[in-house]
Amino acid sequence: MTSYLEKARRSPQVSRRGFVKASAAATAALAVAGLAGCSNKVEPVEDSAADGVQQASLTEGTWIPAACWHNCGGRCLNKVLVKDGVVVRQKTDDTHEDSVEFPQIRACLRGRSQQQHVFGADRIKYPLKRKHWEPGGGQKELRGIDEWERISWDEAIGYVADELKKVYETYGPTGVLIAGYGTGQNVRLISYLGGAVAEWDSASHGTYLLNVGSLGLPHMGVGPGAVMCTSANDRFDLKNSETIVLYGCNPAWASAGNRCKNFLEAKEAGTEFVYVGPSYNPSASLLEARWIRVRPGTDVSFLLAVAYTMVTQDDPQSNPLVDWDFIEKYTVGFTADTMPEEASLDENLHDYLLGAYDGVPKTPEWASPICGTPVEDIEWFAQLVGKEHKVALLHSFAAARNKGAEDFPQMLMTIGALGGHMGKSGHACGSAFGPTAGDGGPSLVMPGQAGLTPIPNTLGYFVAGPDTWNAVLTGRFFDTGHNMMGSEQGFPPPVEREVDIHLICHDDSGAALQSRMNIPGGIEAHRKVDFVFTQAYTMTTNAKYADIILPACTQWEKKASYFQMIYPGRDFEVFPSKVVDPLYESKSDYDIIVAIAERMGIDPKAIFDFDETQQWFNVIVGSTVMKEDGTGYEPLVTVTQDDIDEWGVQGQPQEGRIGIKELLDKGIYQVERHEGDPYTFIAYKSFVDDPAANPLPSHSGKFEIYCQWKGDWLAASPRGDTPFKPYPTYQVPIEGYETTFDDWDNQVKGDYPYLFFTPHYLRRAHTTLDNVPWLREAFENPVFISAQDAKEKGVVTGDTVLVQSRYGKVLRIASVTETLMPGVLALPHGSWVDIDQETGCDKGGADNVLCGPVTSNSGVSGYNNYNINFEKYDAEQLLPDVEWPQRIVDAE
Ligand SMILES: Nc1nc2c(c(=O)[nH]1)N[C@H]1C(S)=C(S)[C@@H](COP(=O)(O)OP(=O)(O)OC[C@H]3O[C@@H](n4cnc5c(=O)[nH]c(N)nc54)[C@H](O)[C@@H]3O)O[C@H]1N2
Ligand SMILES: Nc1nc2c(c(=O)[nH]1)N[C@H]1C(S)=C(S)[C@@H](COP(=O)(O)OP(=O)(O)OC[C@H]3O[C@@H](n4cnc5c(=O)[nH]c(N)nc54)[C@H](O)[C@@H]3O)O[C@H]1N2
Ligand code: SF4
Ligand SMILES: [Mo]
Repeated sequence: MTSYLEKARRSPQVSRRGFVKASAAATAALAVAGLAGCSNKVEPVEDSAADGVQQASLTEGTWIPAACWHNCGGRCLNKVLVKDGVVVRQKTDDTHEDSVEFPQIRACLRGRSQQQHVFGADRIKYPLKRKHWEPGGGQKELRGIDEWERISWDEAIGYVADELKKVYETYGPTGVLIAGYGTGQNVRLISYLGGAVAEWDSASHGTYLLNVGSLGLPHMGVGPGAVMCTSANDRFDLKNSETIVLYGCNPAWASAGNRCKNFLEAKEAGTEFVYVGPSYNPSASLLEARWIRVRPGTDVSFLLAVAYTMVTQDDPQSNPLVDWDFIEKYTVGFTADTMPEEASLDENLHDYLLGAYDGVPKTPEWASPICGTPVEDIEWFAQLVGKEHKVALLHSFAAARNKGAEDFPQMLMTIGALGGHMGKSGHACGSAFGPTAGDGGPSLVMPGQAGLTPIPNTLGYFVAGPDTWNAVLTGRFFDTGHNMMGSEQGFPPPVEREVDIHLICHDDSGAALQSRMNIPGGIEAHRKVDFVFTQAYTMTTNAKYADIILPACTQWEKKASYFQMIYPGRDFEVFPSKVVDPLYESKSDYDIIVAIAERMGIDPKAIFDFDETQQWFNVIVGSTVMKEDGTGYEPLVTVTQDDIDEWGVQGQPQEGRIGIKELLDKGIYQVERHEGDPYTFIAYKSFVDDPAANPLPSHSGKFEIYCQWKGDWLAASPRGDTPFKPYPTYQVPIEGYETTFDDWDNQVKGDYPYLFFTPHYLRRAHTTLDNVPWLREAFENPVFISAQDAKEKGVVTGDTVLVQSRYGKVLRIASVTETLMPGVLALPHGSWVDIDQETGCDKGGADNVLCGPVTSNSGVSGYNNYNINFEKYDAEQLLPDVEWPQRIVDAE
């Protein structure tokens, strides 16, 4: 196998120089002229013909569609050229000409650097055991800093099987934590064994995970079968808006590939852009948006003042701002006249705005000191979103990922309703999250399901992400059920649970010790238990703090890539193929789990009814495509008996649009769109056309500006005691802007006088790909500081700074910018933690070292409004992390 790798490294891959050059060009083009390389010509995408490599050798071989399976908001087409079993080149979508109707699904630079991920020198090559681990835990305090020993698969599987057996026999399922979102495959084994304490986390959606169906909003989720982002119109409608408000969205980073093109097309057609948030981010810059500054976590105060202004300045003749017909017909609870029957409180938002209950009118002058938005900007925004303007209010979930943001979804919906911006072309108030990037509507191509029999986790103990590590450390947590989006059944009465966790099994699709808040507590929790095991490709943080690491192969090495079928874009679905055999001694997750089951004396069929090939086949043949008249779905793939025989699987021949071989050769199926075609989607149109026949999912069937369920549920929460009401109100968050002050009334700042947020970063998909040297070189990993704050602290770009919160401290190199509100710093999400044992300081700059285990009533992971302080750090100058040694384990 080593010789394979040597061969691969000698091969004319994308050169480092070529890659970095391409990334610099792409970034520049993004900022100046639009997305890089969006010409209409089909040209083979020459990632690099640089460094004198002969063209001929770059075109021989077979192009294979290769998975890009990360949780990044994209699913782009990547292809690799395989010659003599070695990947020699990579390219992206050149299956057809690029056009507005039929855009190429082009990869970003992360996708194009994938070969360094798969063939990296830092792959875990064989099973590893922590040197000072022994049954019972050994020297537990050495987790994360111990040496590694190479062991055989037989030993590794034996240790895992024995420890699982012992812990289940001694402590039962409450002795086990399955850390992660529960989407991995080893969850099936754990569930079979009796289940385990499992996590849920509001992660992506923030407070939009709070049963927004009760407000009248659709399910905001993603994934197979989910109706994706149906709260906003489809991409052809973007240009019908006079103005698009990007509310805390950053598609240029977070909807990578070339999805930002949707917005550029609208801009070219004359639509104006406004950006609302704490940073003038690359999307705002690309779209030349007007910047409305709002401090992280203070959006409800801003929007209350917008609503106040709309109501108080509304004049049906001279300045019609509020669409009273819309309010009356399609909403409940804005005024005393429109209260829902079930209302238990004789209060409404309209009168709250005017100060009827607390004596405080929610004027722009009231809001401005909280949200930091100039009064004239609040007033301007209120005019902009008035009923006479064609406005699309498009949000991601960043503003909802805050402590105390429970009322944000309802408040933004209220602004949309006041302006009457739902159900009409050119108007919208909904999500433009991740892959949607302004292309709302049900998916046109849907992947099938693997078809495995579900194995429920019968223990039924669910811990919220912010509480996870404390549950391990204290043995107690509040269980409020698995907060299922859009389902009231997902919120049973809270129960306080007692657990005694002795084993942590990392879900094989998550990076829990990095992505969950409170990494310092997570490390302590890992050092408390008897046994930690994980599957991993590289020395991730989960792996670093484990006792046994089982080397998993990547999706390029798997027979089947069905696990990557999440986040489908609207028009297409990608179907990758296996590229090479598993590298070194790595195995697929499926094979690993089967081996553990067998060692435990369990028939693997009890865990997986059938093998990976059958699962992948089921996904492919179960895929559906929207019928050409837009009335439901039909099978996508034609399957013959010959195909079934060739695959060696169970199945039935069927008629679809494309043969299975042709589909897999292409690697993608995409629906060509045309203006006005039957796939045209205007969110809420059927409801607005006939509300009685097409009610919303709320109790009243309308948008609930007063929602009794919401008020009751938040009031019953054992997690926070913030007095949220059924209608949106401004509440001081448990940690947020106000807590940067020691004395708010006299505006005296405290020990942590700055706010910080954690943007999803272009260099990586959360933590994934953060180890890739090309990406480290192309995108540095600084802490962004506003010019004014930096000046006050005597910090310049390139200085090493110490950033501290109440929960932890990190070092980073400063990048000083004019694009942040003063008082707000930005630390990119997902950097690999690297604790300095002497100082306890994280040199890696991991966001969740600073984000502590704090949550508000809904249990939200409120990443974006923590308090920090920072200072120039003179004890040490950090090197750019591209110059750090890779985490290569050589335990031969
Ligand atoms: N502070 C802060 N924290 C955040 C956020 C934030 O904004 N700020 N964002 C949150 C959000 S929105 C999200 S979605 C989460 C993401 O949190 P995670 O999903 O935990 O993060 P990823 O880095 O995507 O982790 C995926 C891991 O699974 C591995 N993996 C992927 N596929 C496979 C596979 O098939 N087999 C095996 N064995 N391993 C696999 C990858 O290598 C990687 O280590 O982070 C959350 N955490
Ligand atoms: N490159 C890359 N792309 C990704 C990911 C990744 O890790 N890397 N992760 C994917 C996933 S799982 C997710 S959930 C999405 C996340 O996608 P987003 O939620 O859109 O991403 P963020 O970068 O967290 O936030 C976007 C912008 O919101 C603004 N913002 C932050 N806090 C607030 C606030 O309190 N109020 C307001 N008004 N604005 C605020 C900031 O200016 C920031 O630039 O990205 C997806 N795409
Ligand atoms: S956006 Fe995501 S799926 Fe697309 S190429 Fe980049 S990393 Fe891969
Ligand atoms: Mo996410």
